[in-house]
Amino acid sequence: MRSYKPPAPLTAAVLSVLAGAALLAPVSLGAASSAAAQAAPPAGTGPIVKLWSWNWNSVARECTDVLGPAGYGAVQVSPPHDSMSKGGSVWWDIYQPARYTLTSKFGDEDAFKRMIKACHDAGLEVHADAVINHMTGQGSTSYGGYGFSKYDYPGTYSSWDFRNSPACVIDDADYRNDGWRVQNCELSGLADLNTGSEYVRNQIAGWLNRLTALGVDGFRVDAAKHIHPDDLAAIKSKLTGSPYLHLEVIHGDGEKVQPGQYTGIGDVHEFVFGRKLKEQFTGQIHWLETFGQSWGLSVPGDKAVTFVDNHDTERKESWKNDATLTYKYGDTYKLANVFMLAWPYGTPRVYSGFTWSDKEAGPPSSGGGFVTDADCGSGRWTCFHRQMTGMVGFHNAVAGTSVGNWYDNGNNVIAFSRGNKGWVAINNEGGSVTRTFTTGLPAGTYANVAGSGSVTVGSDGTASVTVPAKSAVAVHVGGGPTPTPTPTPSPTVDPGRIATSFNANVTTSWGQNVFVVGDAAELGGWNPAKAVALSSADYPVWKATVNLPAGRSISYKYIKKNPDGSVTWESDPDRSFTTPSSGTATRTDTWR
Ligand code: LM2
Ligand code: CA
Repeated sequence: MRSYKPPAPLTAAVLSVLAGAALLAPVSLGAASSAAAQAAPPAGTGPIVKLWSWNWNSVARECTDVLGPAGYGAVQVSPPHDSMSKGGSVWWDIYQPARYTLTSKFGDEDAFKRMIKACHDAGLEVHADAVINHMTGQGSTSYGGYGFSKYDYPGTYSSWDFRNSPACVIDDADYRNDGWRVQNCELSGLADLNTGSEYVRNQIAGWLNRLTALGVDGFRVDAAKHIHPDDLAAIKSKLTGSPYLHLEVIHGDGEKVQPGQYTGIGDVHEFVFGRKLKEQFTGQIHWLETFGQSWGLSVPGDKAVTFVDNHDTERKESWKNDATLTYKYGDTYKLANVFMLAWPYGTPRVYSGFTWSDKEAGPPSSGGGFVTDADCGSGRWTCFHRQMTGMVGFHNAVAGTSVGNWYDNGNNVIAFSRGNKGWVAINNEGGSVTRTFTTGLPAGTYANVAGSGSVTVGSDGTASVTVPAKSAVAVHVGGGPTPTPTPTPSPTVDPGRIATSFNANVTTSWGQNVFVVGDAAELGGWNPAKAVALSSADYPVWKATVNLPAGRSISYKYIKKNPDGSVTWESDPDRSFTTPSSGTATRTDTWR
């Protein structure tokens, strides 16, 4: 379990989140206060989101605009060290450290510091990927323009700091036969650090302590299984503060090195979790009623970081038992993530990377391979974490409760409640299902945070609910119907003015509202403070009608106002059209 850390200092931004959520919560619900309480959980309580291969600027923006308002507890970022450079052609060069400086393809030290500040201000911890088992296996220049060769990293390591006399390379049979080789030979030919040496331990701890000094709160330890637990414990003992550690120890049946050997050092990545969810969600999810450690999971829930997939498993579907669902599975993937965030086991980690067809391909980058800003409208990034914002709120709202009111149809529809705080139904079938469910919730109307629409629970705790094919319905106390801002009053007909209806299909998370802003004075003259509020009555289509001058060319964009008062703009270019000389106009748009 993630240890509780002192929450990020309660800044003005955090305070305004609380105030904003309280103002927006519908008065009819009676549960508004818990919505407010949940808007800014203390750092360390919410799920982890792994924004893999995102550059520092983009992570910073996402913390402010999306992750903080949603209630994510921590963001795991890519390795920040200076790595071997393949110039943007592949993603994996970042797992070959060249030296311990913040000159990576994701940005420089200043950008890294700005990211930490933005994420802390938004209430999140920052976890860095720590690649400490090895250095490079190939190459001679880094992203920071540093020259090196395998076993020789001037200023950091020399030949005698490696296990290379002679070097051996781990082969597949070693995992079951020879734990010594797993930890002392080279993983994929990567120069294996002699983590038994005091000098090497000090170098590694020095690097991690520099990151901690910059504000990093935790580390994902890459290839932890390839570092002897005694060596890892010795490195841990040299760390300043008490960073949260989660260790990549891939579980394989019958292997010499087992996850349980590491739970005394940190939490462990639960690789069996994602394999089992793939089996169930491509099979019969009713079996999940008993899902837990007895299913062969490798560590207990309070020691596990769980995930549907990660950057390795999404590329190795049929490789060494690591078959998992990936974003390419569409709704099935989404439902498995809904289950992960709803089911009480481990600390869930939502994975969000970039889209790919060549499994070697690197993320979108500029000339030298430096990663360009993540743009969720471009189709190049999955931005899957944005689809889970409502479920993050669910996860936080039901913390500490247990599963009850289990329902399944003997096939691929399940439902359960979490105490009297939340209830979820998952339909993994091709047709919709309508029935009366026992939710265990207090009477009221709740927004479906896993999709759209709402659920009305009667005084007996039951609700008649339709769960559409391949989708989920999740409701929780504190999650009211999507808040409706007071819409701008409908304009009356005005000669020379064109009543223009804006219809924007926009998915929002709890507390966000949508506005239209543009160059016309009636659209606020591009000033977000003067933008026109859209009504969510027909969510996900947000609507408003505005009187605009006739026969004029108009530029505009939609914006989201977040609970903390920040603004999220649509991506470029501006939208434009020309109003007719008479009659009315309609704009039908989808957020981009
Ligand atoms: C990890 N966890 O333990 C990372 O999650 C995983 O992504 C890393 O492998 C691995 N350990 C090492 O940190 C990736 C990638 C490999 C790639 C390595 C190093 O999956 O394919 O290996 O990063 O960049 C590449 C070549 C490989 C070559 C090696 C050394 O693909 O053919 O081996 O570099 O030159 C001769
Ligand atoms: Ca090793």
